[in-house]
Order: sequence, then C-alpha cells, then structure tokens
Amino acid sequence: LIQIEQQGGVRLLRLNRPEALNAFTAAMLGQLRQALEAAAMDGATRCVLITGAGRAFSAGQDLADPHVAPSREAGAAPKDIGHMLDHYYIPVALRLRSMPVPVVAAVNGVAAGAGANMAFGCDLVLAGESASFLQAFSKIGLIPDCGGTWLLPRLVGRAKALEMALLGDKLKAVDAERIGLISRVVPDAELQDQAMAIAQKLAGMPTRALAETRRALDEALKLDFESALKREAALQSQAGFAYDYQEGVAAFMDKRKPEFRDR
Ligand code: LHQ
Repeated sequence: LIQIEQQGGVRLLRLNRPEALNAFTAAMLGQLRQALEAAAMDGATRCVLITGAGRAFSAGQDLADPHVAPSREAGAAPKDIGHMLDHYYIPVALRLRSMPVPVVAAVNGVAAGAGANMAFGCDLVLAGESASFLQAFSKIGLIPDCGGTWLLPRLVGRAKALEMALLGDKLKAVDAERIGLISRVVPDAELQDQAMAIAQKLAGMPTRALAETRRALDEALKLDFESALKREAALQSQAGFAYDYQEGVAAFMDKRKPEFRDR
C-alpha cells in the first residue's frame, strides 16, 4: 500500500492504491506511519518525498472502509469515526510535522479531504498542473480534519480557508500556488523529476538545521514577538555548537562545497 524507494539520501514513499485513487484505509495509514518511522530512524535518509501512484495523490479517507462507512441497515448504531483519526491519522499527521528530515509532497493529481491536508502538512508542496485540492468534508457532513482547521487559515488566511472548507470545491494547482497554499506548480511531465531534484538538494543541506527551522516556525506561531526572538536565540545557540555550522562556514571561506552530516 506504500511503495518505498531509496534514491541517494532521499526516501521516496508512494501512496499505492491507484485503483481507489489512493484513498486511505487503516492498513495503508499503518504502513505510512511505519514507513515514516523507518525513514526517521535511518541515518542515511536526509529527505522524504511523498507522492501518489496513478492519476491521484489521494482521495482522502476510503469511504467504503468498514471502519468509517455508516451502516445502511435500519437501526444500526452509528460508528465513532473519531477512532480512525485518533489511532491512524493523528499519528501520521504529527510524525510528518516532527520528522528529523524535510518532507516534500509531489502532488500528482487530485488531493481530497485528508489527502489534501496530509499534503499541506508537508514542508514543501509541489503539484503537477493537472493536480487539484479539495476539502470535500463539507459535502459529506464532516469538518476538515488531519490538521485542516489549523493549517488552512495559517496558509491562506481565514477568508480562503473558509471558502475551501465550506464549499468543498476543487482548487486548481495554479490557484493553490497563487494563494500561497502550495510552494510550486510544474508541468505534469516534469513533476517527479523536479520534486526529486528538490528533495536531493534538501538532502545535501544541513538536515538538522532544516528540521529545527520547521520547529522554530511552528513554535513561533504560538509565541509573541519577543518570546519568538528568545526562542530563536536558544535554538540558534544550539545550532552554533553543531558540526554543520562549523563545516558550513569553513566551506564558505574555503570556497568549496560543504559536506553536512548532522541529523
Ligand atoms: C473513492 C473515494 C473515496 C472511496 C474516489 N473513498 N472511493 C477521516 C476519518 C474518519 C472519517 C472520515 O473522513 C476522514 C477524512 C476524510 O478524508 S473525509 C473526505 C473523504 N474524501 C472524499 O469525500 C472525496 C470523495 N471523492 C471525490 O470527491 C472524488 O472521487 C474526487 C474529487 C477525489 C475524484 O473525482 P474524479 O476524478 O471524478 O474520480 P471519481 O469520483 O470518478 O472516482 C474514481 C473512483 O474512485 C470511483 O469509483 P468507481 O468504482 O466508480 O470507479 C470513486 O467512487 C472512487 N473513490 N474517492 N474517498
């Protein structure tokens, strides 16, 4: 359900249920979580790249999955679909945000519901021209999950966040880029190569500093300005003791390519 490939320092994870537009099942989310855990543990992996097999990135929760599909039998008790979030989605969403390496999403087609919000939780989001993003939840009587309520207003502001969440309509990749929801749109035929090139570039960078950068940005959202300045100073102080800072400055002075190794 998750295809794993290693290309140099990049661990490529491909959501692999193309016959169901890579809609998530419990088993698939379990495998995704394990794959992220393994990448986090592997010292040779310095960037994770996530994409989808086939024509979609992910259609979100598989609505035919018995864990969440409401029973059609008269009198059947409703299911607690919150379990699926607690046990399968939240661990993945949290792990994406706390990986010791940068995480890039290459959105190769439609990303709906949890599929869209998983992508938005990645550090850089590239999309092919034919890709699209939709919240979808409101169409089936749900609210955005997998961090949608937190991520959307921060990425695009309240007005656009509510437009996407309430209407649930498809947003084309170019429009997603225009409103600052994703990093870049590229021609479909170039998506995989360009995403891999960016992932390889990140893999050659000072990994630990990149992960700390994400952490500092996320933490700053909760702080006032002065507290953020002090938090930056504390994290910067740690970065200054690390090998990669010594190497980065030495390489700059020597006019050579740095060889970073902290992780
Ligand atoms: C699907 C799905 C799908 C099953 C397409 N499931 N089969 C968390 C926890 C607990 C509960 C609930 O939710 C969550 C989080 C969520 O993610 S909720 C949101 C779930 N996702 C959706 O509501 C999206 C539903 N899908 C769509 O709106 C469309 O299929 C999209 C826009 C993704 C793609 O549209 P098209 O390109 O026109 O493709 P299609 O609609 O023809 O779909 C192709 C096939 O895939 C089709 O099956 P079929 O047998 O007719 O070929 C669909 O039924 C199936 N499929 N999404 N989520």
